[in-house]
Amino acid sequence: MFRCLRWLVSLSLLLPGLTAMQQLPPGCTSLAFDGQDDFVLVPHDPDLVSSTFTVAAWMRTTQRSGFATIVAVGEDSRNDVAGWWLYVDSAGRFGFAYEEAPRTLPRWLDSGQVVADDHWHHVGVSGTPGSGFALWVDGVRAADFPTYPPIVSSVNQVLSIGCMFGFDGPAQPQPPDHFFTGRIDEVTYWNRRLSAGEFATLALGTPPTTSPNLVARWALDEGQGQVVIDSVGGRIGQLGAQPLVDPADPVWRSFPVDEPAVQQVRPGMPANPSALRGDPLGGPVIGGLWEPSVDHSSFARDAVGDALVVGGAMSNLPVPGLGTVLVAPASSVVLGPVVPGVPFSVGVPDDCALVGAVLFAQAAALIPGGLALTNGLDLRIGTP
Ligand SMILES: [Ca+2]
Ligand SMILES: [Ca+2]
Ligand SMILES: [Ca+2]
Repeated sequence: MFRCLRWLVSLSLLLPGLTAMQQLPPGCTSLAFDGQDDFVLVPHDPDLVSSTFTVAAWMRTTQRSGFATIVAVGEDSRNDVAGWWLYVDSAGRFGFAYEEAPRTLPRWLDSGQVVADDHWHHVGVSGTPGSGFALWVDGVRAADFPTYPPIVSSVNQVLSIGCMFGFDGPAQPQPPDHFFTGRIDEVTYWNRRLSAGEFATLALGTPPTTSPNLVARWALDEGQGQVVIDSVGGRIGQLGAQPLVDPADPVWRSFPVDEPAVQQVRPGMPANPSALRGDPLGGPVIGGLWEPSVDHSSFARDAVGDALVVGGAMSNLPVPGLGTVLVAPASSVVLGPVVPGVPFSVGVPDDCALVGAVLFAQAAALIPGGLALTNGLDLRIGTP
């Protein structure tokens, strides 16, 4: 119990240094859209049509047909002007469209970046009058359109996720169209431009909870039910066409299905004895116990104790007389010691932010007069 408590504290200290095999949105759940009729609808709010703005979202799709809407404020039912539209085009590239005046053709801004590869991507657009637009993919500035005029702020269309309302002008009623196939998460809106550093941080999966000028954020972490709530402004979005369950509801999905736990042996160069044995029940999972042990049958038979080192960065540093250090000391915490041969009992916090994170572990046997190092284990935290 004491060791578990100690681990909980230590792991939270490690969090800033964690790396992920594939970047994921923060939080536990996202919404899956069927590409047929699914959408989320948020009532119109003029604060979501600012001429100086950033809008961003996480998305994952394989769709390469039509113009798959990630999030949009479509064409106005009153003055025939479209707001803004983030989409994936028929070549699988991320793009942005808008109109700057009534009865003009939309302006199509192509990021040039293919995102329809069944991996999560963070996409965003910033705009400012006089400075045009910048498109961002995975924290990198993908395209600039500095001479383009700004969007029109007087648009009164709803905000929609997973489809477009008002693609064809002001006639009413207008059915939703340009549906998205795949998953969407973390739809977020600011009334300022974000810096390169801010986009890079967001693309690492960092939640933007304290970001200045954040106007709206749908984290889509409700995980169930018919509404999604903007944690900044309280704007409530509805799943599908009806307040109750209906065919246009997207489906709640959790990340665990994509993120199995992994424990992978790394012997180092030169190789240490392969003595740190992973948990026979599997790799570390959120909310669970991970119980590796040191096998002394051919290694440090006279050990008087074992210690486990866990870190957020790997190492491969030969140390004469000791072995190869496989976890970067600066990123590490030491857990234990335990009686030789007794499994370490490591409690993993029930925190979805940990899913997909990669840790590095190595054990040391405490022998009379010193230490003996084991192999490393590279760990990806998954879910039960
Ligand atoms: Ca989410
Ligand atoms: Ca519904
Ligand atoms: Ca449907």
